[in-house]
Amino acid sequence: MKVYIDGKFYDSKNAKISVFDHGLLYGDGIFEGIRAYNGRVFKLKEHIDRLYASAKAILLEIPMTHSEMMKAVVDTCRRNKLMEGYIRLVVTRGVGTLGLNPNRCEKPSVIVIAGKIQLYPKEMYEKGMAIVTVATTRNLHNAVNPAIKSLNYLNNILAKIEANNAGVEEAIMLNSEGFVAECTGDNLFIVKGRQLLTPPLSAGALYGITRGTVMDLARQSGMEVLEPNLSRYDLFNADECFLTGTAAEIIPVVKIDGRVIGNGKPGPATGQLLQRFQELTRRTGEPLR
Ligand code: PXG
Repeated sequence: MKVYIDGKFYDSKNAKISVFDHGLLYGDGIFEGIRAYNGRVFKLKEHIDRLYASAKAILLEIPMTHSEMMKAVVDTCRRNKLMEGYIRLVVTRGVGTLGLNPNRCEKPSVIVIAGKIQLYPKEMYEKGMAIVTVATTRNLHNAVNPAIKSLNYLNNILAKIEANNAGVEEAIMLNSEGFVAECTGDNLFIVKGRQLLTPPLSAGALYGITRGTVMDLARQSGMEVLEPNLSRYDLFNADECFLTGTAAEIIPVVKIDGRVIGNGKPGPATGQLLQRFQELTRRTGEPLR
């Protein structure tokens, strides 16, 4: 595998970043997870736009233009002959001193890794997964805003550990008011009749690109899409529930905190959205060939 770092390609064993990089020392940096399907990079522009939005929020000036960044992603896929897979794009604050001050960092580093990812076991996509609500609250907007896709993912990792301890693969995180925010690396949706509901971004959810795609697909198929505050009660009494994310794609949820959702099987609306999503990912995106 060839890894892109600051304009050059390195073999994976030589793809290294300094121990003085503030990305490592403080989680000071941002990232994106992007997928390629059928020789195309899905929603590349949206991912790059979100990367620059995260950068702006943490006052990090990326030393490349949007189009240079898009080209770096495409070039890394091509160099690795990746037609189907997962791309991790990371921008760190760069090498600095032992001390928080980001002004002491000379120049951000840009890393692109083109590889594979499998988030959950395959049978969970067919049978649905059981998830639990965890005690770790989603970060507050005034602390580390959950809209920033930062390298500081401890909030999510702590929630993931709680899910693992409870014997499940994924955690529902609530915000400080007790409303549903999202899962550790996925947005959450419920289906109620012909309505599709997902927490608003203000509840502490990431502006998920899969989330946006699924909302568009649902509207196109005549569903009403709403973004109300959701409580655990709303989840327990949903007809269907599923999670979305670049890595996870669309995965059905059939049990939450021991309550069976709907009839305990992945539902028809979830299935239809998944089918439309798969069709879209095959057909659209930045071509690699
Ligand atoms: N919420 C959070 C907190 C995320 O990190 C999503 C939602 C889904 O957003 P997209 O734009 O991908 O639809 C994410 C993205 C992992 C992993 O290993 C998770 C993400 C990215 C990369 C890896 O769990 N999450």
